[in-house]
Order: sequence, then structure tokens, then C-alpha cells
Amino acid sequence: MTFSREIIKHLRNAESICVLTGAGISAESGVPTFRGEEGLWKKFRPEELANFQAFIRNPDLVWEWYAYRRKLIHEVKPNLGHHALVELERRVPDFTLVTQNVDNLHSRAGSKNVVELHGNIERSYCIECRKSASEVQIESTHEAPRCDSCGGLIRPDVVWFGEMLPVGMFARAEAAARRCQVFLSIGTSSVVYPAASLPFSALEQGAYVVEVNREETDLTSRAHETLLGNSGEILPQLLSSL
Ligand code: BV8
Ligand code: ZN
Repeated sequence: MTFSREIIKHLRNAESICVLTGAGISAESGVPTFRGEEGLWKKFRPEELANFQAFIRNPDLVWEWYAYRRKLIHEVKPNLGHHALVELERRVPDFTLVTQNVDNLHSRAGSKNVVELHGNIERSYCIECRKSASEVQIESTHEAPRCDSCGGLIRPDVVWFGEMLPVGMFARAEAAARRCQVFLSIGTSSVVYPAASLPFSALEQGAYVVEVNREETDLTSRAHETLLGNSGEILPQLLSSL
């Protein structure tokens, strides 16, 4: 793939870069996305699973869905797209990687400054006393474990629809979007807020905004450039062009 002189110039000169990733960056690792053809939402509906009411109504069903996803994530590894972002972080003085993903693959790849907007599937906690669950408790697959201190239900440490993002996380992401010279939006359908507002914050302050996606999204008409294709192929090529 050849890249515009613009994108090469902006990336070479940037002192500060902010990256937003979504499920698409993990697709080539074998992790299903949410809204694609083979998406997780095809089999399950978000309102049935990724919200607190669904969990209270049927804790074992929701727990089992996360246990399935956790098991799947343990069987995959970061792909060349994740590794390209680790390399980019090494080259830029101020680099922030904001992810909507809960699959821990950026950290496993070696990214350092990762802002997990929607939590992390490897962590769980008690809904009553908020005590973190132990590895052993998280191992349970078919039913939501109970807290060994108070007997409360244990839930995955992820942000469900209608829930506030972890305190301070969005502020860190927003600050990075507001000070960066280049903003990369990678593998996200740009429909979930407030994450999807970040590239617009970057645009407002004059950042060069580049989208990497297999298809067009709501951001495409506003981004300076959209690179259509697989992030696992595009990102390594982009890094080697710098
Ligand atoms: C909030 C949990 C304040 C963990 C997720 C009514 C009531 C309450 C809230 C709302 C409401 N209406 C709207 C809202 C706000 C709501 C929202 O945005 N809803 C949307 C759907 C309209 N947001 C919230 O509720 C947020 N909280 O607003 O709090 C508040 C509080 C109370 C009341 C009001 C407001 C919380 C949002 C977080 C929800 N949690 N996940 C989990 O189970 O994973 S969302 C879920 O979607 C994931 O976290 C995921 O990260 C996120 C976004 O999806 P994407 O990552 O973009 O993935 P998707 O499959 O959609 O797209 C993949 C893309 O990759 C595609 O474009 C595809 O083309 C591309 N792709 C595929 N393969 C590749 C590729 N690209 C490149 N290369 C490839 N190989
Ligand atoms: Zn408890």
C-alpha cells in the first residue's frame, strides 16, 4: 500500500499521537467483533448481555458469555497491528493508546500507555463490596461466582451500556485527543459514545485524523484520510514507510 505524502509528513513530525482502537484491531487475532458479519452481536443481542440489568436478571448467562470470550482470548495472541502500535509508541515522545477493547491484547503486545475505556475482561469484582475476584473464582465457567467475603455476585470489570466509564479514564483520553498532532482511529465502527467523540475532539483542535478500517464509518466523511483494509496489514506497512 502506498501512503500520501501528507500522512507520512504528519506522522514523522508528530511529537504527540493519540490512537483509538476498537474490536477491528483484534479481528485478525481471531477475536470476533461486535457488529460485523461474524460479530458477537449476531449470536447474542447487546441488550441481553452487555448491561447490568441483564446480569441481574440472568447472572449465569452473562457470566458464561464472558467466560467464553475470556477463554477465546487466552487462545489467541496479538497480531501485527498490535505490534505496529508498540513500535509507534517507541518512536513518539507523547503517545496515548485509547482502547474500547476489553481483550488485553494491547498490553500483551507490549503497549505501555494504554487507556482502557471499557475495562478489562481479565478482571472481575463483587457487585456488593467491590472486592476483586481471585484467579480461582474467575475460572468458573457456567455460573457467576460469589464473593468469598460477602456472598455478593461477581461481575466482569467491563463497562456495560448505560454505565459510566472508569473515573478519570475518559478525561485522560480526551486530554490526549486534545493535544495530539495526529489521531489514528483503528478498527472501530465509531458508534459507541463517548469513545466515538474522541476523533472529533482531535479534529476540533487541528489534529490530522486518519481512520484505518475495512469499511467506511460515521467518521469517514470527517477524517482527513481513511485507509481501507486490514489493520494487521496496513499498520506495519505504514510504520515501515516512516
Ligand atoms: C455511557 C462492554 C454515560 C464490554 C461495550 C441510552 C441509555 C444509556 C446510554 C446510551 C443511550 N443511548 C446511547 C447511549 C450511550 C451508549 C452508546 O453509545 N450506545 C450506542 C450503541 C448508541 N454508551 C454507553 O452506554 C456508555 N456509557 O454513555 O455512560 C451514561 C450513563 C448512564 C446513562 C446515560 C449515559 C458505555 C459504552 C460501553 C459499552 N460497552 N462493551 C464488552 O462486553 O466488550 S460496547 C462494545 O462496543 C465494545 O466495548 C466495543 O469496543 C464497542 C465499540 O464497538 P467497536 O469496537 O467499534 O466494534 P464493532 O464490532 O462495532 O466495529 C468493528 C469495526 O472494525 C468495524 O468498523 C469493522 O469494519 C472494523 N474491522 C473489522 N475487522 C477489521 C476492521 N478494521 C480494520 N482491520 C480489520 N481486520
Ligand atoms: Zn463482596
